[in-house]
Amino acid sequence: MHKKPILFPLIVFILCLNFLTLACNDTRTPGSLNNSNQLTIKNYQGVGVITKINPDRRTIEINHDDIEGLMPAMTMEFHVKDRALLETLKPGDKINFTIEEKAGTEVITEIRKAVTSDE
Ligand SMILES: [Cu+2]
Repeated sequence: MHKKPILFPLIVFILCLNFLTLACNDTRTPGSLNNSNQLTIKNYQGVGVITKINPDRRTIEINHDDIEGLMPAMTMEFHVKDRALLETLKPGDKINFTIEEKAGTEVITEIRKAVTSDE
């Protein structure tokens, strides 16, 4: 039985590695971003209908569909990068939009009116 003293620490080591990996994933919340994550910019494509526009606050409220990898469908207010993006829009418009996510904050960088057949 020469193998036992070697095998046991090895199993413990592997279990510890698994635990560390799991613990690492659990702490990946927006509040604990490290420097490398802060520099990461991610773009997401969304589809929705405008419910409210606030040019003064530079925000737009959208009833949006599921945004893959970011959030489920909901009605919410988004900040837009440039007030000019809101100029030709009105509540009820169906839009496609691009969200830029950086350091845990989201901002809309692009809005395109979706082509609807009943216009
Ligand atoms: Cu949302």
